[in-house]
Amino acid sequence: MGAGIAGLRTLYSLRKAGFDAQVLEASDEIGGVWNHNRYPGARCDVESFDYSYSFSKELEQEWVWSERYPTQPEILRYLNHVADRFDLRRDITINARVEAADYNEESATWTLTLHDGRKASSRYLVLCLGQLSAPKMPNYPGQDRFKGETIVSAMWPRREIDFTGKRVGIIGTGSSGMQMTPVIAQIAERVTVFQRTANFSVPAANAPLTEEEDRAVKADYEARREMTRNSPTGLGFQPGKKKTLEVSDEEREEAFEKAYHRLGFGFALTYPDILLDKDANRVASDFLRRKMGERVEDPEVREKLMPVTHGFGTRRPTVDSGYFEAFNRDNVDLADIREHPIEAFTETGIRTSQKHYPLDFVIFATGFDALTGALLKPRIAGRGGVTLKEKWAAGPITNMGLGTAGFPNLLIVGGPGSPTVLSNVMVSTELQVDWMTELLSHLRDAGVREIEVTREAEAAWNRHVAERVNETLYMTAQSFYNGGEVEGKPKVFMPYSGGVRHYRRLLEQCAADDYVGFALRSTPLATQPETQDAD
Ligand code: N01
Repeated sequence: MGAGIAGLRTLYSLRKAGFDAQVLEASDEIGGVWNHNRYPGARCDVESFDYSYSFSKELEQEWVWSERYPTQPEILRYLNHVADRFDLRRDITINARVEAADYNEESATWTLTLHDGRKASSRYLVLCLGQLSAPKMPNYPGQDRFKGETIVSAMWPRREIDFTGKRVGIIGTGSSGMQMTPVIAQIAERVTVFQRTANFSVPAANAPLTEEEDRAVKADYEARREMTRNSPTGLGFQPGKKKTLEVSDEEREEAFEKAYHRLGFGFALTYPDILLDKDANRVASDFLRRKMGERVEDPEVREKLMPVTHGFGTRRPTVDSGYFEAFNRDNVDLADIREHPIEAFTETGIRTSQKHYPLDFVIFATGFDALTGALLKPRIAGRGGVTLKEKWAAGPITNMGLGTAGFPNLLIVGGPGSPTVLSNVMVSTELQVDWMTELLSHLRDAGVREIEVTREAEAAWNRHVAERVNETLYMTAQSFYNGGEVEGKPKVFMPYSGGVRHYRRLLEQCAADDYVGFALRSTPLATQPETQDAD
């Protein structure tokens, strides 16, 4: 399910391994989030060379990225090119929203029901639904009354939207809001940013890529790939060796400056303890607040833009292009809605507890029901008709993010329990998909018809995920990493914070140990004479 980055890669790999694989995509276009998030200024905050597939040397050599950080249109072009180049479309059905998936215990197969009643069935079901793909919308009083246009950043309309001479309100200051603000500010008559939580950001240092840079990377692309696979984040950066407070103030200032101007997210790895130790984190946060502040002229606005509710990196920071400078323009306002909350939408704008903002457009850049949102949208029913929603009522539980007990022959890419949003998803996706392809090939060769995560393995993995996060500062903030982004969502840390390199080793070890943690059965459990696990 899903023809985004993960779905395309899964289709390619499974087909190559000789499987009959079919992708069902809800939209009328492939590309996943890069199809839906078409807002002005949308771009990736991972470098192009690393935000690309590594499975084909030819593809790697042929494709030429134009900028260090690729824009949404360029990534979407790339994904379409991949689909054409490898003839993937013949096995993709678009306009096919899966509403239900039911496991048949006798035949060990899945039956899928689409939005229009069509059915499909398969031995295995691979969920490639994205980690940040179920958009979330506020519900303010009077929202329906607003006579201007309301747009959700993650469901951006395909038609041209002309902001010339318009008054635009942007709600949300995560990556999406921070990326679109400076771009829309150049066109609109007035932009008002409604900020609930100020966010940390590092400037993108974006630039067009030169032919020399392109040649240099392509001359030894594999070395770069290996570096990403062996890094904690999939970004190719290794953390510095010394700890933050072990060095002199001068040395630290110099190292921070260098990382700040060049590395984007890599800033977090200037020292290995920035996300582990609160004093180290405070020093890094202070540095960033100072740098962010230097970019804003008005002292009052500057103060409001400074993140104070959390430490750097404990919520997802942004890599921005001109966000703070946008507030130096005469046509950009900041509405601090923590201090003066939004009371209601009116026919002509938004009223906060302080004043009324007349608007022609309101943009909800309000984020996603992260990690589990898209997985729990369809009704996925496993053994005994128990749904995934029921099974995960207290929070997701998986073995290495790959599957969950009670849901045989179901595999998940990029889901909770894997490095997912804490990594360059291109790298973690490819690791998972290659591993799954080997797993499925092994099952085919061994005559296995049913595979299922064991209860013991998923309990142990959840403990491991919790132990690893307790070594970090991630739980000191409310974020979409730990269910803080949706009211009523279980407050558990969902991604695996042990790093891409370690996760890769664990995957390899699991395969080497005959897929320990998974029950492999040649006869489905339900049809075995004595219903007991035959691991
Ligand atoms: O969403 P977010 P995003 N009223 O959740 C605010 C990826 N991404 O779409 O923090 C008012 O970060 C919310 O405020 P608060 C990337 O992983 C990648 O921007 O809840 N405000 C917050 O400010 C990124 O991290 C790229 O107080 C409300 C904002 O909306 C992830 O997607 C580009 C509100 C949501 O921020 C999500 O980014 C874009 C309400 N009712 C996105 N509800 C790349 O470059 C929420 N907010 C790859």
